[in-house]
Amino acid sequence: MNEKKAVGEKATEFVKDGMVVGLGTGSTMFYTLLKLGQLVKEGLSIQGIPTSIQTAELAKELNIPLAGFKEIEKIDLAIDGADEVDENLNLIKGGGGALLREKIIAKAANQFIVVADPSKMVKTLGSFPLPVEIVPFGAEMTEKHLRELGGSPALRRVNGEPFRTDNGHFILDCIFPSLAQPQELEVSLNKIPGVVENGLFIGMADVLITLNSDHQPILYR
Ligand code: DER
Repeated sequence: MNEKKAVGEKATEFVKDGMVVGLGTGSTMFYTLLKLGQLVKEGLSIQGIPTSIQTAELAKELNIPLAGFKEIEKIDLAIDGADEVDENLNLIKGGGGALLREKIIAKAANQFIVVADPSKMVKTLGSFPLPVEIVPFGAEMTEKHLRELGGSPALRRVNGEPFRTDNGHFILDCIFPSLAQPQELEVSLNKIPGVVENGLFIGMADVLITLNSDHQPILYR
């Protein structure tokens, strides 16, 4: 049973002809995009707004039409994955490094649908290190402020070099002792000069698609 495929494909049932769809990033969204590509081939007419260069490239390969913000009036639906989901549908996102564009699109969408296999479900957020996107300038000072907030930041690296987001920023993966009050932390984080955005998506998800104990897709709202 491919759990990511099951939840990723289920989300396409929300996609209707003529919609503008925010296209998320990650390995679950990979299956959503494959399915959307097949539906487009069968005649579905949509415009996609990609949340990353990686998603844009895959969408182009699948002939999913893409649009820019200047060409659309609204985003009907955003579909995206998550790294952690709590019982209130609050999320930690950013494992794939696309959190800034993902959050902009999720916030702009009329409906935000999250696709996450059962391994992402948690009682309280925080087992997954919280990605915090920062500008490279003064990164050492930003790290210091994050420590003062109780975090233990680690600069994300790829092959020994600092990871760069599509917007050229760094990501600090931060372990916090407790994320019992994520909404307060989200506000505190974004007050730090140098922080661009963080991976706490609080009160943003409208629908969660995951699997029940029989491995059948189940929706939570
Ligand atoms: O970066 C993100 O938030 C992505 O959506 C990603 O982390 C989701 O995880 P997945 O690759 O397991 O679907």
